[in-house]
Amino acid sequence: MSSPTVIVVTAIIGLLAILLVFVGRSYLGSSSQLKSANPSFVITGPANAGSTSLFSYLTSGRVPIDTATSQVGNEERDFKLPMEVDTPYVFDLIEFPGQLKVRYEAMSYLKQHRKNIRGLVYVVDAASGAKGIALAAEYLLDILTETEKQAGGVDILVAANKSDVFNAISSKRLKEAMEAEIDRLRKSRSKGLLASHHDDTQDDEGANWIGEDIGEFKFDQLEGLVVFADGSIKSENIEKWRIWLDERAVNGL
Ligand SMILES: Nc1nc2c(ncn2[C@@H]2O[C@H](COP(=O)(O)OP(=O)(O)O)[C@@H](O)[C@H]2O)c(=O)[nH]1
Ligand SMILES: [Mg+2]
Repeated sequence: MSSPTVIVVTAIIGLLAILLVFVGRSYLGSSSQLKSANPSFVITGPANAGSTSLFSYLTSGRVPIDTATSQVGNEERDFKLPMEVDTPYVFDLIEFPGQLKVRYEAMSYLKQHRKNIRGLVYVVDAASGAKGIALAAEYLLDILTETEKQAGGVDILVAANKSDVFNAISSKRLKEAMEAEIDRLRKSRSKGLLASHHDDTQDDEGANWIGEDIGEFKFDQLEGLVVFADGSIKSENIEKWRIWLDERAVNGL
């Protein structure tokens, strides 16, 4: 081979090698980025039910002393489950405040990441009376319209909190009350949809499972598994919730 040919061939080989390194790097880069999105657990619920208290207790092991009502969420990207295991898995634990003003943050997370959610803890104040339970049902219905769009839904623990308070109702009664309220809401919303049926600008997305022909609403009809369990963060009695979290962490793997 003449020396100019050798130079050209060497140059081509050199360029190819550089190209390979770059392609390889960007490929590895994107795949490691995908891996860094941990599966997540979400905590939310109507305002004042105890979402922030539960987040603090799960991440620091302490019951927070009365926190000022906050509209800012919390996030822990190194949340390890099962608890008390030597080689746990790592999850994102994300708390969304339930105040009306900031609810869109929870809803947009559910829209974008529902595939990644291993479980959602919905904290309810079991001592908040009929009015409180009605508000809790309403927000949960909004959540379900997002989570149920996904095959299999999202598994939900309804944490009936504040069992230490004298007028707290049992998780069984809470479930019945919320089913009745969601049934009522769903019927009145589907009536509203029918009334505005001729309106082409109506955004029907998400309303599909609130169909009028399902009959009486029961949580059992959903694709996601919805479990009710009582407890109290104040009394550090959250054993049933811990078991649910541990099981959800290990299942789905
Ligand atoms: N009695 C009682 N109060 C609680 C319990 N958990 C939380 N709280 C109180 O309920 C209020 C609201 O709690 P917080 O965690 O801020 O609720 P969030 O608005 O859902 O984040 C605070 O005053 C807490 O101390 C509980 O298990 N029992
Ligand atoms: Mg809060």
